[in-house]
Amino acid sequence: MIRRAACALGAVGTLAVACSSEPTPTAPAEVTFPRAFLWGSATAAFQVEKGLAATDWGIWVRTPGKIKGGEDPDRGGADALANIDADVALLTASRQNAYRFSIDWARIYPTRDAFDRDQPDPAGVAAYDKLLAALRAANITPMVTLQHFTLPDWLSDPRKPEAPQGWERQETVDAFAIWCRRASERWGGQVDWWATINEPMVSPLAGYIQGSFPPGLVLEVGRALAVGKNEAIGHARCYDAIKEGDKVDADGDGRASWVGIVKHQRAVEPADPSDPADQAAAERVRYVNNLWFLNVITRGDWDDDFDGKLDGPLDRRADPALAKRSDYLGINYYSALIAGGTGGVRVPVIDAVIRLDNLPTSRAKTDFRWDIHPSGLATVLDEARAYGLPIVITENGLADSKDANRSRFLLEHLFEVGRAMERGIDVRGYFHWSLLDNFEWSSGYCPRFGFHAVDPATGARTARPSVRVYEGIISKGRLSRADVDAAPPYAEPSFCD
Ligand code: IFM
Repeated sequence: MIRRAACALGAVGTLAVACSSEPTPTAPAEVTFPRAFLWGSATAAFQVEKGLAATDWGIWVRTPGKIKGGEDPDRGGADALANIDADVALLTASRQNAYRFSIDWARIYPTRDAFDRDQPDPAGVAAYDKLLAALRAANITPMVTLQHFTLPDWLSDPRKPEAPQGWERQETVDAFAIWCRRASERWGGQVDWWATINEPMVSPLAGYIQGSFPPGLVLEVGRALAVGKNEAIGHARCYDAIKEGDKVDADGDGRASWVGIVKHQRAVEPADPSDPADQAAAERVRYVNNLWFLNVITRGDWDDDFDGKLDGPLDRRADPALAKRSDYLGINYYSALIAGGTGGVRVPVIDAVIRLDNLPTSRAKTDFRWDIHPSGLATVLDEARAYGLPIVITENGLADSKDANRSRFLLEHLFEVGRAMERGIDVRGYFHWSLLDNFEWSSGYCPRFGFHAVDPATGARTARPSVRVYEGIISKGRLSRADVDAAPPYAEPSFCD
């Protein structure tokens, strides 16, 4: 307990290499996982495939100055659709029984005309058919994301940022429901686990407040919140469409589909825990980042002005068109964030200064400058428990080019998952981000998140030692505190900027 407190908040700029595990007095000696647990890794189309120029991100990566080093997935990278058998073999070799990936909407419908006529691209369909067949042949359960950040360029064009783009447009909401219906009709025979939208609330934050994602706007909070709202409505419409489209129980578990959202949750901390203004700022950020969206799609509670109260003229409770639209909650957990009232750019409406990286704590850092904070996973799982739904950890991982810290990170986070299950939280699976080194959006290829190193020039894969640690946990189906403690302490990261 004392060690955990010491790790929480250090002086600005400190980087404690030794601040590793965060023991609590009640930690059990061992945690176990059920036989049916989904053990997998995750990727996303744009990050590991080529040939997605007809997307907003395809335009963005060709816009000078937007991507670190001017990198572009069409030059180098994993080229996953050309390496399906090899990548399925990597999953099998590490005993993983599940794989989360995205089917890219623009690969299937590269033009508005093709979408309107429902003329899917034959090569695109064949590629994903091949991947799904290979997974099924290897007894690997697919989880398919239907929108992982990229949108077709006929819905989102970052060259015209002054006009509404992507999820700002009603047209996107309507077309997304059609895409969900068609995808679930086409692939429902192979897929039971569907994720509608990856990390709603992240793309508006990055695209309209920070400016690092298309359309590259800064502090356009009104437009960002409009995106979040349409993502919530789009999710609900997609849920209904999949329930219509997928009638096949591919896994034989008695239901044709598990449809859920994939949310990026952070353990939110006040800059100064003793300052009431910082505490209030942290609560506002936690509400907007972690809770607002889940309240809409589970309870149907629509807080139009994001003020945390349901008393505004446009607010409503238990909207039947939005409530009960998630069969499971997908939780992406990586780190903490710090919110305060002062000390940086204050985001209007949310009325807080938000820090996501380079946090002024003594915790170990990743190559991406995110804090390593395993007990924060317990915090977000306890928070998500309130929604009463099964949970899948749909992403968790770190940038670690030397693979010096991935094993300890994995062990500590999986131990927290096991402990959460012992507390009665219904966690059905864990997907590590990522199977492969991939294109990390505006940061290009520098952050290395993969269990397998990928040579950016040749695409050659090399297993990192940490994947053998994962394999060992999967094989045993249990994890002891002693295993966690035996891992080497966190080493100095290799920052890539
Ligand atoms: O690479 C991303 C992924 O696309 C979404 N979740 C976070 C990952 C790491 O930043």
